[in-house]
Amino acid sequence: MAGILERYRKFYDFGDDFPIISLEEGNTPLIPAKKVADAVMQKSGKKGIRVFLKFEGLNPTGSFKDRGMTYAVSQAVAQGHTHIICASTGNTSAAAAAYGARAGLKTLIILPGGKVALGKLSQAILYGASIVEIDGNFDQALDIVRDLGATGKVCIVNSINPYRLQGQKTGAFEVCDALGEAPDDLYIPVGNAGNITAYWIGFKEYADKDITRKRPRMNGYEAEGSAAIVLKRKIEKPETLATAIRIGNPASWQAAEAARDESGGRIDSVTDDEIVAAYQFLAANEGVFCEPSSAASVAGLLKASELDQVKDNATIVCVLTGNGLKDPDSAIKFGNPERAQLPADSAQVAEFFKL
Ligand code: AN7
Repeated sequence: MAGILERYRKFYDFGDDFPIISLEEGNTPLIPAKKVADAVMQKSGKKGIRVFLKFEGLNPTGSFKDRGMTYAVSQAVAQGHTHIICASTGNTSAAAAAYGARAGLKTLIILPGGKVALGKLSQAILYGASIVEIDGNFDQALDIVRDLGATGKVCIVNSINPYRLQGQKTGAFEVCDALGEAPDDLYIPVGNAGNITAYWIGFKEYADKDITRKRPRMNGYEAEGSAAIVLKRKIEKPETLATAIRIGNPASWQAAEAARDESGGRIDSVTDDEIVAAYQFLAANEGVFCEPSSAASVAGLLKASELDQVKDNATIVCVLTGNGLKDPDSAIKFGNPERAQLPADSAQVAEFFKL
């Protein structure tokens, strides 16, 4: 299966000589989630709810960022850049480093020190990026990237690069292609607010071209400790265990508000406890291992169910933005503690398993 730029080529205006750098990203599954749907119906008292998980953790570097990075890095090559740069809470840097390596570019990465999940950091290291961890948060790292980008020596591949969102809009295309129509509601985590903006671009484009008849309500969820859009102010010291969305000054803030308002959706926040509960629920009941930040979408849906914000017979899609393997520390911390180290002895093992 070709990558997103080839599969959706007619939605782009690049020519035949455009140097596509691809890892065959996209084409991720839309997994029915009956247990989540049951929980929604039980909490809300509504009927006929269908829930699907758009599992973006199955992209080549394990997150949705690959959809945007294939386009941003291809453009960097087309424009003759030798260096790409990004700030990242982890996933953007893993994707940039992978596509940068494939393109033969030098990838420069600025990270919030000590706040990037182990899997993401290990990816960037093995892909061969040059990495600086700052004594500061993502927002400060992005400020530095903007400064260095202004020198003209490097191409910024954060989502302030418009090609990123133009690539990520294909997530919405795939959801509509799989369902045969747009869903009624999309639930999505919000960090820098690029992805909610990109999905809205995609849903609008499909409706404008009459491929779909309706547009979904866009429901974005920030982590409570970094909920700038909800609180209508920058958060100087964002805090959440969902480190991917630990962002206090979202770059696509206004575009995300526009997506919310034009679609009749909402942007709300979920607590770390709600995020962890959804993270555990997805793994233990649906067999789907996403990273904690990704579970913010399902945590949001469960919160909305309690607040009577879901409708009868709704088709709901929750975007699971990243793979659980990105963050093994969280899995071990919040997983089932029923484990033992025992001698190689059948009787003792049977006793532990209560067989
Ligand atoms: C798993 O990697 O910002 O609202 O630097 O990794 O588009 O920012 C990651 C964000 C959700 C939020 N889920 O998306 C980065 C970075 C996961 C993420 C988001 C991120 P945006």
